[in-house]
Amino acid sequence: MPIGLQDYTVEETSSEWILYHNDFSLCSRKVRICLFENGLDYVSKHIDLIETGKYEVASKEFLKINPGATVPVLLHRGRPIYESHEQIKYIFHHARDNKVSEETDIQIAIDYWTEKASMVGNPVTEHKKYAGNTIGPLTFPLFATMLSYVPVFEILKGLIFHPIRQRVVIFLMLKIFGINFLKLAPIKNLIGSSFKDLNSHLVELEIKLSSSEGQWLIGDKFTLADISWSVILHRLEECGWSYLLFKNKPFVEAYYAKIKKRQSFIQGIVFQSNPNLERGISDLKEYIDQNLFLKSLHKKLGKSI
Ligand SMILES: N[C@@H](CCC(=O)N[C@@H](CS)C(=O)NCC(=O)O)C(=O)O
Repeated sequence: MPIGLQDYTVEETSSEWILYHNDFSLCSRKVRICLFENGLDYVSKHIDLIETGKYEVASKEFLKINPGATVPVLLHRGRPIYESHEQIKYIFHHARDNKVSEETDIQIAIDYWTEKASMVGNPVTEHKKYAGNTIGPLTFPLFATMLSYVPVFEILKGLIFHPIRQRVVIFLMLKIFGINFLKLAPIKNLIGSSFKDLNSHLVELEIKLSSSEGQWLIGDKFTLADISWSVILHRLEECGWSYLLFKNKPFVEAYYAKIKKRQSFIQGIVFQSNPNLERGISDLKEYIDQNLFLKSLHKKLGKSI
């Protein structure tokens, strides 16, 4: 799939910005926060993922917008921009009259931390480079609880229409076996290694924050780096990992507490909840308290870092 702004339109429209997105999708949240931060109005088109009820990403209509069957897709005057890290950069440059950022130390640091938090390529690989790629496996328990509210035939439709069949098979397994699917050695190991790799990224984040001279990651401005990290920290909280991963990281904890008070976070995440997500989070909390396997997994991973 190509990335960034394309030179063709996928929709006849008079709207400057259209965002195809999903309430629960981490990458969509990142782009919503960025649009709010920059005060840009957009036409919102909500597209369901299987976790929120059905495979709308694999529908004939949406495949015309993105043949890759993923959200978010941002349209600028009808032209698609693919990949959320490209979309936020595009919004940022557009809001500053397309001025190219200078190669200052500050810009280099912003790019480094933004890239680190991005989700790039296959989300179950390259965890040492991209903290964003660890998030898929760490969300497996929440996928399982959300999918318990989705009829199995909706997932089966994905086997016919979805271009990334491997993802559909994983969701089907999560639907059929629920939390028990996580007991399979390759899945349990993938969650374990994602947890440890993400912890290393967070240790680096803690060190960076402890030496930051301003109130955000790179100084006093809330940058693309902060936007990219807010959605990761938030996902860890909703999946019940934050009490383990934020422990002994007072700067990360304080940073996330500050992010949660920011208007763009409230508009882009808190006001954009979803019934399946709320039920999934509440069920997962109970599982973490009561399910023997999840309890022991948390205990083991907590000790491993
Ligand atoms: N690297 C892409 C990742 C896009 C992506 O995987 N999006 C997920 C939601 S966060 C999705 O649309 N999944 C649809 C599916 O798996 O069926 C980006 O940053 O935009």
